[in-house]
Amino acid sequence: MNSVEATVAVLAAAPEALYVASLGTATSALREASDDGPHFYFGGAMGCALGCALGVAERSPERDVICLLGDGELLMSAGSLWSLAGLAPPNLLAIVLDNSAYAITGGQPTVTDGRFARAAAALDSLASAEASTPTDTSARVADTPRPGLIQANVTLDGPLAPDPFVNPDWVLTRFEAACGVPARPDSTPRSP
Ligand SMILES: Cc1ncc(C[n+]2csc(CCOP(=O)(O)OP(=O)(O)O)c2C)c(N)n1
Repeated sequence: MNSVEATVAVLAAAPEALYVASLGTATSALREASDDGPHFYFGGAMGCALGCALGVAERSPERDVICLLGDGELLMSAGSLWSLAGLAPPNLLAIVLDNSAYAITGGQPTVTDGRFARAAAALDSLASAEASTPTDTSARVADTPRPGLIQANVTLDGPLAPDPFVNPDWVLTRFEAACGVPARPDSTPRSP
């Protein structure tokens, strides 16, 4: 399963969720799979995506929130898994697109050896699952309790067509609207 196929499967199982995607493959795959839906794409700020998703989940308790993470991203911010378990938002699911590499900086191995699901399982109050096919990925998104983490094992592919470096104004304006935040007078959607 490649990262776009995994993300298509996630979207099929949770089409109404609010999505936050970390920099790199997670952002490109979500842009590709959702035809540039109004999601929170990180163009930079490595290590901040799960923390951001915790805030989104707190402010939108009635919405399902899904955070798509690279394995390098989650490795950099592994402490945020403890925050996810400790704060235990009942509406937040983290999904690691685990390609075992820092893909966009040249494919250096993260040497995490697929241990994210086991690390999550060791934390009380955090559900944990693993998926390696699109069918399994959709099923796990549907049946994994929140808060939880799914390790989606994906292939290491070449660069995806959608640029991972997005315009923050474009991201924020559309995501605030998706969250139901009233538009600010100065907010003008720009190009990605
Ligand atoms: C604090 C910080 N350190 C390093 C980088 C450089 N950097 C950008 S993307 C990336 C790799 C991200 O790895 P992963 O989350 O696994 O995503 P993938 O590259 O596989 O898409 C790195 C190291 C950065 N943007 N910020």
